[in-house]
Amino acid sequence: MSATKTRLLNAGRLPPALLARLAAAYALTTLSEQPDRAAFLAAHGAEFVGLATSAAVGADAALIAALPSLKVISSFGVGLDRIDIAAAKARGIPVGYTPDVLNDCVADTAFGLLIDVARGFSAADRFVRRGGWLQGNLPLGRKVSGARLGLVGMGRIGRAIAQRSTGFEMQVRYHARRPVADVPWPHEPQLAALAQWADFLVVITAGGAGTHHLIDAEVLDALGPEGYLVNVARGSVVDEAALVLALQQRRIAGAGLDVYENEPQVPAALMTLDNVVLLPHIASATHQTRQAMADRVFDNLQSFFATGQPVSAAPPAGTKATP
Ligand code: 8YV
Repeated sequence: MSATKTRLLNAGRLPPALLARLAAAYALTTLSEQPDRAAFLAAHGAEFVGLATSAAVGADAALIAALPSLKVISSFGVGLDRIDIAAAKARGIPVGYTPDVLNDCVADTAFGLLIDVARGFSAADRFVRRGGWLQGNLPLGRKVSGARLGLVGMGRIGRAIAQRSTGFEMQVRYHARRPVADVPWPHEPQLAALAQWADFLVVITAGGAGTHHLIDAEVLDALGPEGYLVNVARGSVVDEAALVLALQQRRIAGAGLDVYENEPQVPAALMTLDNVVLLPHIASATHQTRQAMADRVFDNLQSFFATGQPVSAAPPAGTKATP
């Protein structure tokens, strides 16, 4: 380890190529490789100037406090719900993250889930593989083109989803705390009213305390037995127990899920339901997008040490950061 290199702590789960790049540019230490995390931080926490992490791991107030010389955080992901932005801001520490570069892949995944659950493609694949076709046909699906798309959240990814829907000639409305100035789609101030109107309710709002269990039993009942839920945001936004019950009781028609409340745990009850499509949090997981995210993590650090500002800095605490 070179004494001249800036000390960087990695607390996240980062792609190997990014780790190699970081290790070449910085004196890199990975926290999970330390046998005793607390003892390591007590002994060496003051040595680190930079912190690399990932959206799923984040950086809580305790970790930030354990790094008294910390000047910058760079996170792999757009979600900030696991990073204590207020604690970082109180110390004047900018938080770099990876917005925009994953918009397309997350929007593509939202549409993939929407079409899959509506038309039953995953269920149909299972049907063919188990020889079901030899015995008969599947029940009919739900037409996607021309349907009503309700978006919960209208940030960068929400727009990308809405843009994709134009090719399917869908009607779009969205719910956000406030109307978004420069979008052509109507704002619906009441979430339950949006759910009632929508054939497909797609969740793409930020996670965290402000949106915890925003999609509850009441919203699911407003969506109703003909409506489908798609979640590519955070598991915490949906009351998962209420969702399981609504699916089991057919109070909604189906769900396409990329995220869960307690990842990688997926409720066992969902495994047995054919009207649910289950993905393992892969919305951004393509070679191209993960490369772009890795590049941004690296560039955020390089830019901070060169100019004092990451390329993409998280908005201050209290500001609504929609993904
Ligand atoms: C994850 C995501 O970051 O960007 C986000 O917030 O949820 C994903 O892209 C990815 O799993 C890497 O942690």
